[in-house]
Amino acid sequence: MDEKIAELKEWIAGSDNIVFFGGAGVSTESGIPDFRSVDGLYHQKWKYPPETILSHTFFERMPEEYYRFHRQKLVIDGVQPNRAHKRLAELEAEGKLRAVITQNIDGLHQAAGSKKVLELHGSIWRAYCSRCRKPYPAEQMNHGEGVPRCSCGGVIRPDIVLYEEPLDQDILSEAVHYIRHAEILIVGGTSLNVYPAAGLINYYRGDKLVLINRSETPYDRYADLVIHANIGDVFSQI
Ligand code: CNA
Repeated sequence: MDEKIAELKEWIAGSDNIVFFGGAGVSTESGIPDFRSVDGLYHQKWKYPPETILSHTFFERMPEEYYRFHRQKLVIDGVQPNRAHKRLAELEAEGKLRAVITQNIDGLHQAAGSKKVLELHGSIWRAYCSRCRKPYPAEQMNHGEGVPRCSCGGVIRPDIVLYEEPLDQDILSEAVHYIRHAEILIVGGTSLNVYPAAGLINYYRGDKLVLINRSETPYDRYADLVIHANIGDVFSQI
């Protein structure tokens, strides 16, 4: 393990074109559960499975139940960026990291100081009316009660990509651009099970694909360096 981290450190020292692509595992150390770990949301009891609640159809049909889940499970008060978020922000400030591409919706990369953050699945810190698209502050949506409504009568929704909804094409294209031109692509804290996001790795053309994850992923065999460890532990050493 130490040798792998030493190798990664050496690669990072020699590059000014690193791109990071991450998922829910980046934020577990901050106290936000992921989906697929044993203590993740998929293993917690709820009336409906998370992928059902977090779908477009469910949001349209049962916004009350959606909002109960949203406020209890997606919005966690007092969370702070952890060692991985902070080191990524530092690497950007040092001119080494070009972009963070994230599947997360928690805003913790920006809270840590990262500037170029591509949020593939949106953010719970933005809201808009599902009917007239008027933007709203996220506060009432995240901390109020019942279903938040717009002055037009439409339901206010989070600016996140629900299951069954397409990803923002501009963000996706930009992510492809960064990955295609990256010298080092570090992928971390993602099970690489959610498409199309997971497929972005296929655009990488270089020979320094690094995977950092607690458990195995379907892409381990394509990586040039695989580190099965806590991402916070790894980033505090590089
Ligand atoms: P996932 O499928 O739950 O996978 C997370 C992966 O991270 C698993 O393979 C874990 O083994 C691994 N992992 C967990 N903690 C750590 C750690 N400390 N160090 C290293 N590895 C760790 O989540 P993905 O991101 O792959 O799936 C994509 C979904 C999850 C996206 O749509 C997200 O919006 C959604 N999600 C986001 C958040 C968030 O914003 N923080 C939380 C929960 C789910």
